[in-house]
Amino acid sequence: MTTTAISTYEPLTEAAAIELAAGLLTEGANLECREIGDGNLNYVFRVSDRESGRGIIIKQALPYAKVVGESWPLTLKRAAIEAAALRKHGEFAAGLVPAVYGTDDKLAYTVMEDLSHLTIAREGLIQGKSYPKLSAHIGEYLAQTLFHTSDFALHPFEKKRLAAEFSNPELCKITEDLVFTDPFFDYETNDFEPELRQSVEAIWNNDSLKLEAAKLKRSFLTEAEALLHGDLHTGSIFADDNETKVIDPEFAFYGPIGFDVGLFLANLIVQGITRNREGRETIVRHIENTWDVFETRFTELWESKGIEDFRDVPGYRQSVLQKIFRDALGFAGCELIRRTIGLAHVKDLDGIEDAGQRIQFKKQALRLGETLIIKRSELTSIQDVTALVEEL
Ligand code: SR1
Ligand code: MG
Repeated sequence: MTTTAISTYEPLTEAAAIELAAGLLTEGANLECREIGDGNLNYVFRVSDRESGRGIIIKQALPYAKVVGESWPLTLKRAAIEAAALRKHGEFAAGLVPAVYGTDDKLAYTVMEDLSHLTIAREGLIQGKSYPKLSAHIGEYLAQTLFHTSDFALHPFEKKRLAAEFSNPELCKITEDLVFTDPFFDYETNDFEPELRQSVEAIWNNDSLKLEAAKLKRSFLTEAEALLHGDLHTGSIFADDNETKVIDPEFAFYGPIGFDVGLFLANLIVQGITRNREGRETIVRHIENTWDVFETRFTELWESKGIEDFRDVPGYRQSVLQKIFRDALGFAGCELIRRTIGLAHVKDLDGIEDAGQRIQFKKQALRLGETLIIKRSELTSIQDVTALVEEL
């Protein structure tokens, strides 16, 4: 569906978004529109009927990173990648991603299901919500999307066709820089409070840590295992007590399976750091359940739908899952470090008003990040990981 007469790219206004939506919502509807985007990169318009409240979302990519400004140009192609990833992942995890109603490559927008009855999981978690189904849903989403787009389920021609379709070099470069490189060096993009300087310099001077970060970066650069979401933090998830929807896969590409798993775990760990003992228990259960559900469902899919000739060779599935687990811990460590001292922070930590408390939590995040990276081969169960969170 292409819904506009506008012929070259321009940022949409609220009035233009209403015009686009008019054909999609009930004819003659009394529409209103608000720009509700609070992410780093895009405009998000919600257009709704004042009477019925029914709405749709029009998400438009901007030709630059909103978080930095026009000095950081960014490809508009990411809108098409995001819509295609939502559709592809929706084939395997229907109900866990928003429905896509239409796209326009020229104006770089996607029209999709309105999820405003849900809240962004990061916001809810910061308020202390527990989202009882979050980890079961995300474990399921991870297993379904990652298994079904991997060589374990696809003919090699189809897998390589998809890997080419989802080539996403510009967005991958952001992750390569902001997650895997800049925080480990004294680079300009980094952003941290002076009280953290000693801890940060210890990272910059820690060659064993940097060696492991280099290996993880190389894995991200070279291992085309499955179609990843590519930015699966808790700000990319809408949820309430019963429903979970994963949004925003504009960073989607073929990469190492552990990356999606690790990013989600890291963002739960940040919550674990900031909560009191009782609240932390909820998060610890979510961390354990995410991995347990992922592992169980991945195993079931492997046994029922796996096409790999070596599928039934004793120990092969276990070794694949062990690699995913180890990678996930390493990637989680990088995410913890970059969310604390890199360019793009998280509100869970930055929103803590008491400066002493905030710095203490940030130091814990850095230490945990380092431990996950360095000890990822020694931590052999998810309980080994949650023990680190419980010890804080
Ligand atoms: C310039 S983009 C900064 C961050 O926002 C996105 O959500 C990704 O996490 C990226 O690293
Ligand atoms: Mg995003």
